[in-house]
Order: sequence, then C-alpha cells, then structure tokens
Amino acid sequence: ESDEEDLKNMSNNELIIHYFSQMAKERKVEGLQFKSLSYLRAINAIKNAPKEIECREDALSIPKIGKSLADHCVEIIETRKFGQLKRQQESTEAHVMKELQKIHGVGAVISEKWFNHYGVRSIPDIFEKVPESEFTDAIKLGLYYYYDWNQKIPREEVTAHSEFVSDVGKKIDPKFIVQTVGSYRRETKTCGDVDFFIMKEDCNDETKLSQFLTTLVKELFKSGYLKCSLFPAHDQLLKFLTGGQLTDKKFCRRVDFLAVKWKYRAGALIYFTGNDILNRYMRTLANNKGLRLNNEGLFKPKRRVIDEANKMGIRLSKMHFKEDDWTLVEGEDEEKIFNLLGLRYLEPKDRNI
Ligand code: DCP
Ligand code: MG
Ligand code: MN
Repeated sequence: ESDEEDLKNMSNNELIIHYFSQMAKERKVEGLQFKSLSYLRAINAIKNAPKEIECREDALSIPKIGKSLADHCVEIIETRKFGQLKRQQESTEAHVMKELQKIHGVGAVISEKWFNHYGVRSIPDIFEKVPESEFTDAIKLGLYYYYDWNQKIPREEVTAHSEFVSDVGKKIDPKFIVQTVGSYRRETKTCGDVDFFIMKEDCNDETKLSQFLTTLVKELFKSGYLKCSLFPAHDQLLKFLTGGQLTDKKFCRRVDFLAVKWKYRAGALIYFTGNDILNRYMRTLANNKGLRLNNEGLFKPKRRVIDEANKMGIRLSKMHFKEDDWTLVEGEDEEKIFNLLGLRYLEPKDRNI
C-alpha cells in the first residue's frame, strides 16, 4: 500500500496505474470480475504506452482506453485523486462489514478489526487472515452455521418449532407457559430466529424458573432438537441462546429462550416482542418522563435517587440502575405500560416500526 508521499512522487502514468489497480481489486471483491478486467487491460496498455499521459487525447490514443476511462485519467492527472475509487472503497467497506456482521457473535467492533487490522474482504478471507485465537466459541458456531442462520424462517416453520417445544415443556410441567414472541408475535411472514418466553402464573421464584429452563433445555438436547449453546452457562439459567432443528427440516435455526418472573411479564413481553426500534423509542419516552423502562417493567425513582442525581448533576436516565433505588410502577400489564408512557396500546402486529 502506498502512502500519500509515494503518490506525490509518482508520474502521471504510475499514478493512473496505481489507482486503476486498486479499483480493479475493489471491483473483484464485489464479484464484478468483468469490470475489474477493463481496468486490468487498461493498466497493461498504459504500461506499454510510449509516453506520459498529459491530456484526454493522450489517454484516448492508448488502446483499451475508452471515453470513460479517459475521463478518469484526466481526473487523476488534474486532481491527483480518484473520487470513484474512494466511493468504491467506502462502499466495499460497508458491504464487507455487513457480510461479516451476519456471523453470529460478530458485531461492529470485531468486523472493523477484521477489516482494517487483518485485511479481511470476504468470508473465505477470515480463515486465511484471522488468527484462530480471535474466534470465540460463539463465533465458531456462527461460522459453522453461517449459511443456516442467515436464512429467513417461514412463519409456518416457527409455528412447528413452537408446538414441538411447548409439547416438551408441557411434559415437564404443564403449569409453565412457553410463548413464542419476537417477530413471530408481531405476525411477520418470516422470522430471523425463534424467540421463546417462559413464565408460570404467580411464580416470581428465579430458582424454579431456572430449574424449569434447565430441564427443558436438557430434554430438547436429548431429543436431538437442540444443537449447540451460544451463551455461557450460569447457575441460574434464565436465558439460553442456541440452535434448534426439527427432524423434517433442512436448516438449523437460531433459537432464544428467556424465563421471566410473573411480576415482570409485561415489561419482559414488551421487550422481547420488540421490535428493537419501538423498544428504544419507548425507553426514551420513559426517560423523558423521569421514569425507567427496562426488560422487567416501568419504574419510578425513589426520593434518594432523585436527590443523588441532582447532587451529581446528571440525568436520572444516566444513573446506574440499582433495583432498590426504583419502584416498580407497572410490570404485569402491557397496555398500562403503553398508556403510562402516553401511548395508545399497540397490538403486536402494529409494533413493526
Ligand atoms: N431486542 C432489542 N434490542 C436488541 C436485540 C433484541 O430490543 N439489540 C428485543 C427486540 C426484539 C426482541 O428482543 O424484537 C427479539 O430479538 P430478535 O433479535 O430475535 O429480533 P426479532 O425477533 O424482532 O426479529 P427477527 O425476526 O430478526 O428475529
Ligand atoms: Mg427473533
Ligand atoms: Mn432472538
């Protein structure tokens, strides 16, 4: 890679070749081999040209350089820059980062590091360029299931998952409710994963909830439905991220479980139904009212938090959330939470904003 100092010292032809070869690489990354080829042909012709390109006519006199490549040559000679390459590089970066982030376990920070630090430009590149120590267990599974987990799940298949999992749950303890939430509850035609919500009437006992989820997960592994674990095991298992596959289906799907206390079911249900944009919006509304909405419910501050926030001169919403500093206002009724935030109740199907 040349730095700016090198670029300054290049002759016109060298600079054009430099930019054109970069452009060819960018195009190839995007799978536009034929476009990359026209740049490579032009580079070859310029290398064989008898003299420096000084103007448009000079460029056009070279074989393989047509009108648009000649325009690029003029731009490069006059400005020492190549705008289209810059735009292309930026869009390639956005494109590659997006592809990398389709791997479960890879977010903005990791994809940025892989792109800039290891020069990753494609999925196969990962295996050549990224040292194995960078792969967490979740990323390894994300790579293994890269194809499966990026397929949209037809709604009917999510229904089949729901029936299968809740049948297993009923055999363990029929008093536990296993409800399918996320995009499925919002009635979308396809889902990215399957989200299960677990609760039991009047049960606020974390140990009981965690025992049920542990047994459920164990049974689902035994039946061959569950394939892996994406979330480190805890003593109190209230959340489990995994992959599940029905025996008559082609793909392993991403499956999430969340077990919640009865008194927090509405807060949790709103959170886990989403969508994420609505969640962010509702949390902002709560903050603006001096309240707090999280995945348990709507809370109001106790006197001493208000005093402390005032003393520290920071907004209430920026205060670290300690449970006994806040009083639960509403956790059991979704409609009440909407209304307390000044919103009319939205049916799940209307929460796709
Ligand atoms: N959620 C959120 N913020 C996140 C992730 C999730 O608020 N960063 C909430 C809102 C989501 C819900 O959890 O609706 C379930 O998360 P999913 O990632 O499973 O998203 P969806 O079920 O909404 O969509 P998809 O069909 O892609 O799974
Ligand atoms: Mg989902
Ligand atoms: Mn999910």
